Amino acid sequence: MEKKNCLILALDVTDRENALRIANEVSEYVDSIKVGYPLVLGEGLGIVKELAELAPVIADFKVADIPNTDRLICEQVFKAGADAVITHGFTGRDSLDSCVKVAEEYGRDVYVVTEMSHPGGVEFFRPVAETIAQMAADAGATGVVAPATRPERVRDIRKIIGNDLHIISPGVGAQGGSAADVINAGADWVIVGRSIYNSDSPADAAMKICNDMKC
Ligand code: O7E
Repeated sequence: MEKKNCLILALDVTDRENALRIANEVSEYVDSIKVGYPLVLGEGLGIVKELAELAPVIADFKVADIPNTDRLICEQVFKAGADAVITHGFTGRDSLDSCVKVAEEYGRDVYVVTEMSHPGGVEFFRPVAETIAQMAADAGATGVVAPATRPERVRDIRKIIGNDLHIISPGVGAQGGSAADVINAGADWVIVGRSIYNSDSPADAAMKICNDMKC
């Protein structure tokens, strides 16, 4: 993904009409659109192709299965037109390797979740976040997902992965994180959902976040 605005839209609406309206309104401010279960379960995987005409799509399925099932999921996601997939790392190196292999075959990207941004994200992820980050680097992933609600953890994870991997960071706005703080801590992109798609003017909200980050 090309870095222009350091902003990824989390498009967690459930209907096609709203999804396309919001994506059109904000496309000039976002480098990518993250699509996950809410929209794909609401409208089907075909929505990925429609959105990919506006911006590269990150398929957030937090893939977490055995290597063979992960391979099948990643193949479907890339065939549908997604530019990147998000996987979990706790399933182990062989599962992650399977996703990275498919991504390489298709020339696409893989991002691995390290520690999640919500309060419960510390319960199980905290003790293993650094290990997962190291595994993502060793496996040749494109980058990792780290919490904008805890910029200090983004700093810790940056130290582990160095500058070769990207950090994409959710938790800005509705979850309390600051876009500027987490970019300063070492994130490459922030992922923002509700603060943009629930706004009366999604374009103005996205523009304001871009201005705050001065990325
Ligand atoms: O809080 P919002 O509305 O700005 O949305 C944040 C989005 O990021 C939403 O799609 C949520 O599912 C996702 N997310 C987190 O909020 N926290 C995490 O730790 C991880 C994710 C996520 O998307 O993981 C893959 C990038």
